[in-house]
Amino acid sequence: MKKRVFSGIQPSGILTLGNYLGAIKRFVEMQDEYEAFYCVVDYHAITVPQAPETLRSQIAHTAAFMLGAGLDPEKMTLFVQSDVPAHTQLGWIMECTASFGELSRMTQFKEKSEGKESVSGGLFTYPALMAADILLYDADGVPVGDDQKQHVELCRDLAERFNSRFGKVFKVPEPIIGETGARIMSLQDPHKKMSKSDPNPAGYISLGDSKDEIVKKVKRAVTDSGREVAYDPEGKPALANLITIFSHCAGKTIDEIVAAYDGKGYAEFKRDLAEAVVEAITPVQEKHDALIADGSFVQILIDGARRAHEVSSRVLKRAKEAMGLSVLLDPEAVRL
Ligand code: ATP
Ligand code: LTN
Repeated sequence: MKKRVFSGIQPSGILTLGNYLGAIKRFVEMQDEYEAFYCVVDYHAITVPQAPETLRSQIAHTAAFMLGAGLDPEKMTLFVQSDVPAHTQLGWIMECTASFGELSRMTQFKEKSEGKESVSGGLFTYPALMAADILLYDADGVPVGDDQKQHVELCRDLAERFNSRFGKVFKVPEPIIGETGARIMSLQDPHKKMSKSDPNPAGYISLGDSKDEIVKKVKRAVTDSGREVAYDPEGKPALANLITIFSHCAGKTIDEIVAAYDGKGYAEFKRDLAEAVVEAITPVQEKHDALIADGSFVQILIDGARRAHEVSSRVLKRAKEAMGLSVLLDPEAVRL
């Protein structure tokens, strides 16, 4: 039997090159070897305020970009989190399994709440819902970028705690983190990850950006002092980030890129980098546009939600029964 993987992407903006290189490209590679479940986690996106029209459109674009990148409905299951009721149901159980102390230690919460006058309770309990997402599919592995490692570790702790109290209900998953590309940094600040919720769009390349926008953003990307194209993540983090992006988009090694620009300046490097980015994402954009135009992504998401419900309702029932919660109306019997 194939091993299972589960991963989620928030529809909190239009996907960035960081999401693509750090997550989605790998999702596509994994769909052959694993039984894969991929989820547009819209409940996670509402941990910060979202305008209804924007959220609706971002859910559609996120799904269409994922399919555009090569996820194949014949091979994997793609669905939207809020279409499948078991997520919030097990989410609550996980909130009650997690302690206040461990949720307080999550660095993503600290970063996202810093300096804010008011944050939602959901932003704090977010990792408990994420743990539920994963555990509902008996996932063996969770492909994520580096920033999500702590959340997957928490998920493991919660699964183990639950299992030791109530018997072996959950499979304990492993994080699967790529070696490079796991952390693409902002084009404006190499110490911050490239993020679709960055208020400054110059920091990220969005999969929705036009060729001209990409060229402009790459031109404006910060570089380190000096003139030579050298890979030095400690001393020249901004340049190292650009070289990493180049390497992923062009399918070349870091050494090949550095060698190719020996004796050449930043301007030439940036011109070719922009071209490599455009070439890498144009086919994804074209497939995305076709899926949005003909609306065919909708049926894919409906089929995906049915399949996800089938699997997750069984696991939810197992968890509820083990804890002594009522299962008079069997979650499995709920038809979607
Ligand atoms: P936001 O920036 O809105 O907080 P995000 O893009 O970090 O969101 P998700 O959309 O949920 O969050 O991320 C989806 C996946 O993309 C995750 O596996 C995450 O680790 C990965 N990812 C996000 N940003 C990057 C990045 N800059 N480099 C590599 N991987 C990334
Ligand atoms: N927290 C993740 C998104 C996410 C996820 C998941 C990732 C929600 N549920 C389950 C992997 C598995 C993020 O912010 N990138």
